Amino acid sequence: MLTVYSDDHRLQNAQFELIDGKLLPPFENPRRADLVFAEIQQQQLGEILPAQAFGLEAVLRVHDPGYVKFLEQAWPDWVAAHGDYDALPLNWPTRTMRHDRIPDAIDGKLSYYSFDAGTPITAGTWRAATSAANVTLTAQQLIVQGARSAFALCRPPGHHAAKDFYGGYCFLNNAAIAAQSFRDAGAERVAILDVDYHHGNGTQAIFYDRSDVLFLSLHGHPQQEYPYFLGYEDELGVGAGEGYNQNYPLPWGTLWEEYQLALIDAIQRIQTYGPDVVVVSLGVDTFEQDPISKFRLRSNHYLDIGKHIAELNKPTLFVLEGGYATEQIGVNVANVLIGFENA
Ligand code: SP5
Ligand code: ZN
Repeated sequence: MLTVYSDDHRLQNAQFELIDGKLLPPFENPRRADLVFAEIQQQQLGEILPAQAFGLEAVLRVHDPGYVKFLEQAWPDWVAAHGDYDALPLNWPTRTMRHDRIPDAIDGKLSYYSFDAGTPITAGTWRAATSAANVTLTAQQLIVQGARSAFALCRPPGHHAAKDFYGGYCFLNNAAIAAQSFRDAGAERVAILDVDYHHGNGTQAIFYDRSDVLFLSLHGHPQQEYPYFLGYEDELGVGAGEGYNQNYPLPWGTLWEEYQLALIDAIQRIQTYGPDVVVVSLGVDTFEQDPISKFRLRSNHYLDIGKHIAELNKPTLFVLEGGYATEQIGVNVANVLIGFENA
């Protein structure tokens, strides 16, 4: 398996994260990718290639230009207003409030373009987020050029980011950008399988009205779990996209046995769809020791996830998403890739 990696992920290195009413050291931190990198090397999974610079063309195929401009400018605007510490929004336009005016003030812009207060914007956020997109696009190109699989070892993650908002540690939707780039390179159908513990609300929203990209997600049930407001099983797509969105919400405490049943169903759906290429949003926060999640998968089960995905026998791009049991993140991610390769 070819891996693509850039050190620039380290530029997203926040001071604190707001979670459970506390400011804690960020769960989504540089050590995550560093440890995945170390394990990929240790296991000799294959070559690790640097990222190429792609510019913003592919990003703008998925994200709103105003949003992208905001992301690029948010840090200097925040520093000018408040000084040199991490930026967080404080309020949002909920029911009865207006969504059709974008405030001039940076605090209002942060609110307009976000959906949570757990995703700090820092001095390096823009460069880190664009480097993650570049890592993913470099890996995507390897597959366009004929590789059977590739792994985008990137952070910050992407699947919570939609066309014009950030949140859930995500700014640019790496998997969605890759899927769109596959379409633009001539793939007729792309399937995105999201196995991160959290619902991929951003990816779902981006492709919800389209039949050319099938989205499937296994995740904590939105009645119990973040992001709470998307990810139910009755979300099947809309318009031309009807029938091309599939959610598998699962309860807290889900064990491998139940998880595997949902995964097999998702794999069958992908098979029926017959995509030219598969993109996997690869989160390992389904792990039993994950500090913010409540599924109970063990390290060996990640081998089986890889094996099931390999049954599709399609060109497959793995894109790193979540996973916060830092000491085991390397083994768990590597196991998916090893399970895929050895199938
Ligand atoms: C990419 C990704 O995995 N993003 C996850 C974002 C999660 N954000 C906060 C979730 C809050 C969960 N509550 C923690 C309960 C355990 N104390
Ligand atoms: Zn997650």
